[in-house]
Amino acid sequence: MLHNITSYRIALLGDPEVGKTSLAIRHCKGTFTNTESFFATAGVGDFHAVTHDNGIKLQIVDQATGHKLARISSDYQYRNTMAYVIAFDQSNRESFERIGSYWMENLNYYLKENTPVIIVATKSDLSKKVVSNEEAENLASYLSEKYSKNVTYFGRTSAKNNVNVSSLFYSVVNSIRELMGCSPIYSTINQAKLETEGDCIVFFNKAHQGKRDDQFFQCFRSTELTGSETLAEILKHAAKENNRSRKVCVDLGWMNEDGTITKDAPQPVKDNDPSKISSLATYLLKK
Ligand SMILES: Nc1nc2c(ncn2[C@@H]2O[C@H](COP(=O)(O)OP(=O)(O)O)[C@@H](O)[C@H]2O)c(=O)[nH]1
Ligand SMILES: [Mg+2]
Repeated sequence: MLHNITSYRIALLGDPEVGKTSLAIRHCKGTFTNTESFFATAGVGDFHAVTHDNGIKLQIVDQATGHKLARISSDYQYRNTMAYVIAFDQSNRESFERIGSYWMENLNYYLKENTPVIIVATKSDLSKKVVSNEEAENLASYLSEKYSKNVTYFGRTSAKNNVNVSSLFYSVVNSIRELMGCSPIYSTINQAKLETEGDCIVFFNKAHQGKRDDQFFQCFRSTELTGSETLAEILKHAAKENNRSRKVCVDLGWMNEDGTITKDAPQPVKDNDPSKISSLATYLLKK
């Protein structure tokens, strides 16, 4: 099994103006330009690239304006594409219908059986919504069956308001990882949204299970955790020594390599900051 894959190439497809370039730029650069569409995407196709904090590299092939799908087979940009994202604008019905009538039909020709194809709605900030989530989900199942391919619907995103953009790309990467038998990775950006101690424990245990299943991490010490620990106990354990719990907390963006809490950790993690707990025993006594 390939456990050390850290570089991913995916391609963005969809009608002109649906917001493909904006999605890629939002994820890779963290910005959004409202004024004009990116006609600069005039060549064969652009690359956008980002390396996440966890070392995962993502290359996004952005389809050029007027790009003919027939070139996917020959364009060097599209070689080794591990997943395709087909975007439609939720305020433009035609861009949705063209997924079935044009994009999928043409892409199918080059697509390997398992390669993930993820349909995504853009511009969720607009109040005009002419395609429901249910309809998009139905389209995905219909196309999966029709072509015997791995087509799913992700949901709505907004590059403008930065809604669900990083989770879209993490979800795409995780679909690829799943095929390879690799455990999922998590966006550190989303950790800030964990609001309760319970959320944090669930998230930690999920990531921990992933690491435990991943042979690559067998070199890390066993953690003595049973899965029923409180957040304070988890953090205390992670801070104590360089073990697998710490590795997970670092990957989640909760902890620095030296075992101290990072400034971007979710509030419940900060509240249980192990550096503020003199010892686990006294902490538990206080509870
Ligand atoms: N309201 C809104 N407009 C967007 C969003 N994403 C892109 N746009 C606008 O849609 C137009 C086309 O965007 P672009 O990224 O160039 O689309 P592409 O042709 O698919 O690459 C531009 O005017 C963008 O400013 C979004 O999330 N919300
Ligand atoms: Mg573009």
